[in-house]
Amino acid sequence: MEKFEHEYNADQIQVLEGLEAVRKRPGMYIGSVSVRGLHHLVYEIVDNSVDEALAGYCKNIKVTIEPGNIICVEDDGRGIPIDKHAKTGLSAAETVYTVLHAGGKFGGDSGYKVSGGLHGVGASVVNALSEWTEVTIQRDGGIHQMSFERGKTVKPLTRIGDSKKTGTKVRFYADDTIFETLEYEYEVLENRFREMAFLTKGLSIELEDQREEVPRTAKFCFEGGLNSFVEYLNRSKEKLHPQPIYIEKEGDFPVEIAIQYTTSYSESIYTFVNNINTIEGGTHLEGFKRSLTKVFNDYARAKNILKEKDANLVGDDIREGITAVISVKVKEPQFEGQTKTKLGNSEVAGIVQSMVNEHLANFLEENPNVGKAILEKCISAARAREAARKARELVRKKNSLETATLPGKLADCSSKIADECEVYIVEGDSAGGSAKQGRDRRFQAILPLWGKMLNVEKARADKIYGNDKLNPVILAIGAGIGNEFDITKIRYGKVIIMADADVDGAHIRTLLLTFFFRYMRPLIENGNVYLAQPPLFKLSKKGMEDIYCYTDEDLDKKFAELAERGISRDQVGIQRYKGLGEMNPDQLWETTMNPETRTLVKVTMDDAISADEIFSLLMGDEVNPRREFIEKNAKYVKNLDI
Ligand code: 28F
Repeated sequence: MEKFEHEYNADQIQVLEGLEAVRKRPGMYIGSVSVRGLHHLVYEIVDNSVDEALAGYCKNIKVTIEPGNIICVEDDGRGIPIDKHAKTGLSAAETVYTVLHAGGKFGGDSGYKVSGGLHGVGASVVNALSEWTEVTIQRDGGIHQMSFERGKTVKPLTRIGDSKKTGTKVRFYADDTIFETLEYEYEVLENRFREMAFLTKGLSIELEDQREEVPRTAKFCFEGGLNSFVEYLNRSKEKLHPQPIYIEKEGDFPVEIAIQYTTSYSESIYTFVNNINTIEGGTHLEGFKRSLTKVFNDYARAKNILKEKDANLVGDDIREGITAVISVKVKEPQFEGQTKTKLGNSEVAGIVQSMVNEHLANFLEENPNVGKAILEKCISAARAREAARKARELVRKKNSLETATLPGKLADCSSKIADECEVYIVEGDSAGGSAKQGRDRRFQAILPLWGKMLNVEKARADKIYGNDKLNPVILAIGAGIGNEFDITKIRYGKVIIMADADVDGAHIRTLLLTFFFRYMRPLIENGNVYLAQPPLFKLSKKGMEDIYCYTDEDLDKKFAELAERGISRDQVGIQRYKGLGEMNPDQLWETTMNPETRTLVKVTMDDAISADEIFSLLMGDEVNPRREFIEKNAKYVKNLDI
């Protein structure tokens, strides 16, 4: 391809060096070069369209995954300005695409651009990390186009036609020498765009995946904003009141909040700052919680639901069953925390608090029935909390009478260094026996599970302490549950669920994962939870070492490899394992437990919102969503060879 010959001046050389820095250390700009970083490219471009929407000029965004993993993002905003930039001598549009951070703070007063975290690094980073980028702008009566290769301009902005419309279209093909994969995941993008549409009332975001013969499409546009978001999150839950409580304030410091209580026992509060999910919370969340506690206590006292002698309700009681989304816009956000997703601006707490104080108190005055329903729930949560405390004490007493607070069924390992220790949680008698015999007792502990299954979505903490199936798990891990869970106390670095690859196995896996998600979430966040992968088949032949296959595809692969060696299918014996119990201790060690040869799957919390949704779906009495979840396990479980 013929390229424009550039004569570079000092400014432009700096520009090239800037983008070269991005290519050298992509992780610094987009987090990682995994599929996650790849999706980040799309978000960066779409964020620019969303900013144009927030400025009030763009109503529609369309994202297309073209065949061959080319991304096209199109909006109907004003179009990126095309006039010459005084300093660089380039068009404004080219500057945005080639100068590092030009996009990050453009205009200065252009609204709520993000200055922290990974977001908002801008179009130039996408450009630097793409094999090619093509930008088409409709503006000032014309169609203007420019293109780049790996961040370098190959065609400066050129007028290629006339148009009365306005808008910006960006197509790019990510650089496969930088990214581990170029395969975009439709569901991941779909979830993100749904979320973005909820967060920007009235904005329409369309997604089309043209990689399949029949394109997949989705279109999101919510006039209800966060109200729609909360209704969506609660779609499979029983509500305490029909409409979410809605709080909105525009102006210098925009705040939008929607709240709806359900009969569930868990708390789902999601918070956003400048459309970024603040997973670690921060001052906005603190202000919200403080206000909620105060307003409900004041209301309960005023209505004599709490008597003078009664103690105040605590925050946990008041948040049981709550679903809420909080979205604030902050001019200069400070992001803190491990993943830079915790809002640090101290002034925000007070602003959110006083706003919620005022709105919520008014709402309760005007809707006494809703107030009553919520308070009844809070009071029953308080009673359950008291019952849980007693149950916990009972368990503690009972256990201290028995052997050193460890469950009787636990075959512990000899090492006491948590980092090197693993506990296998195993369902059933024979599998537990094989695991005990097959393990390396220096660092591997076995906990066989017994007793009645409990759906933790439908039980409060008091029931969990008393449950003969889950209590041993709590004791073995040794770090408590709920608010009291203390990750520094865990007794094993790896908590490994080992269950059969059948319906019963799926059941126990689901139960334990739900339990960990609701009551020991840091254990998942910290990457301590794993799924063991027992083989499905064994291939054997006289004079040949046994071959184990872990999936149906694996079986086909192994047969193909054997064929290359001149061994046909009918020459080998094939055993299908129906359960772990069919394996003898040596086989179990070799295939599933030996760190040298096993495969473990690490459970991740990539997307807390979809995890929460999945677990809520599972709560239902229906079997089908449960089964679907198991089949879709891959959604939040990442493959990891260890
Ligand atoms: C598919 C991706 O990037 N859309 C965008 C605009 C609109 C303006 C703008 C963008 C101004 C000075 C940089 C137009 N008119 N979609 C997009 N739409 N950027 S990005 O301004 C950028 C800055 O230098 C815009 C008036 N003001 C702003």
